Amino acid sequence: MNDLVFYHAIPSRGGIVRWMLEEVGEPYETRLLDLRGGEGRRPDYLAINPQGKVPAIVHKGVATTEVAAICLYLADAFPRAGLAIPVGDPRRGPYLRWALFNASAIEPAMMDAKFPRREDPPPTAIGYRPLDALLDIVAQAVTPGPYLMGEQFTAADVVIGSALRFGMAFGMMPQRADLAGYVARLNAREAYRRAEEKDKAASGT
Ligand SMILES: N[C@@H](CCC(=O)N[C@@H](CS)C(=O)NCC(=O)O)C(=O)O
Repeated sequence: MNDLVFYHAIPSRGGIVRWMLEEVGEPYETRLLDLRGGEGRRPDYLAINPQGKVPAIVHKGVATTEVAAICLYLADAFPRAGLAIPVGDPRRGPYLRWALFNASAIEPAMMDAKFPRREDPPPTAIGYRPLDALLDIVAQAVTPGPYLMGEQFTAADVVIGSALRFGMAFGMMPQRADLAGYVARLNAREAYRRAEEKDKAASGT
């Protein structure tokens, strides 16, 4: 058994971790779950992720869940890939900010826009701005780019790029000219293409 195991379902947020693993370039074993068939609820999987959701990884026997945590962990665990800003570098602060910005702001704002609440919460009570304001912030950060952290491509680009790609593909975000170049750059990465090919092959599509 490989000491790095990836629990995945196609299609799912697991695709983000697949891309990250391909950027890392270390061997890993993929275990596909049939979520519709209830495999996420099996006791052996609930022991890995008590939410019964994918993705998850198990590295050297220790489980990690949540896309942002997994991507940050992999970037630190395999520094040779150059996908992290290391501890001790002050740029690690903005790097962590971007790696967490989807889970803490973009995704909740996108879901609010897609599934509006019956009553608007007071804007200062929730920890993020509306989607358009967040996308303005991202667009500014990737201009001139080419990446969120400037010249260095990092795990934060895997997380934010995946959110933008998903949001735009499924009509949950506006198609913005000021983000199109950034998304196109990420889509052209070899590791991303490899991840797509592996998912296609694994799902038979
Ligand atoms: N916050 C989680 C979200 C994970 C998630 O919602 N995964 C979906 C697939 S995209 C899932 O497993 N859904 C099955 C279910 O809810 O039973 C993360 O960042 O990993």
